[in-house]
Amino acid sequence: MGETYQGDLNGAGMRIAIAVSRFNETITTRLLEGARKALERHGVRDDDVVVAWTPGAFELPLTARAFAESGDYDAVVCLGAVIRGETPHFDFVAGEAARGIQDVAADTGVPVVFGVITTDNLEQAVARAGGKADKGYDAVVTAIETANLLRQIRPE
Ligand code: INI
Repeated sequence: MGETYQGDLNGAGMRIAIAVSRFNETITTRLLEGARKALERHGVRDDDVVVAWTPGAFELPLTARAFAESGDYDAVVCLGAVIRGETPHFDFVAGEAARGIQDVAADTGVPVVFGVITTDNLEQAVARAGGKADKGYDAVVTAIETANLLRQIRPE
């Protein structure tokens, strides 16, 4: 058997960009708090983190692309909340955000993490943004692990 690659969760020295949407801000602010907690716990310095606020989740991919294409970041984390009860175009916003974020990662080779919660109602969103679960925290852990995994597979 050949190599087995696995990324660790040490974020020391990493530069991380976060794009977070202002739509459903009470939820996305909690996601950002969770993200910051994970960054601190995994050794990423506060000075090595930048945050950009977008109007909505639909604008996350374009913003993530600007960060990824700059070459300045080890990973980009996208945070947002799309709540079905509040929009007839839920599927477009959530679907395009997911596809767009994945496109940025595939096009640039930079890990771009989908920390966008998609729920039927506000209660479910609260539960995933620091209630029962913390998808902001999880998104950062995924970003660090993926960045470290890629460093192993393609050492600079
Ligand atoms: N944006 C969100 O981030 N979450 C939502 O639930 C949402 N709803 O309900 O419509 C939403 N819409 C705005 C969208 O992301 C864009 O900002 C807008 O369509 C302009 O491009």
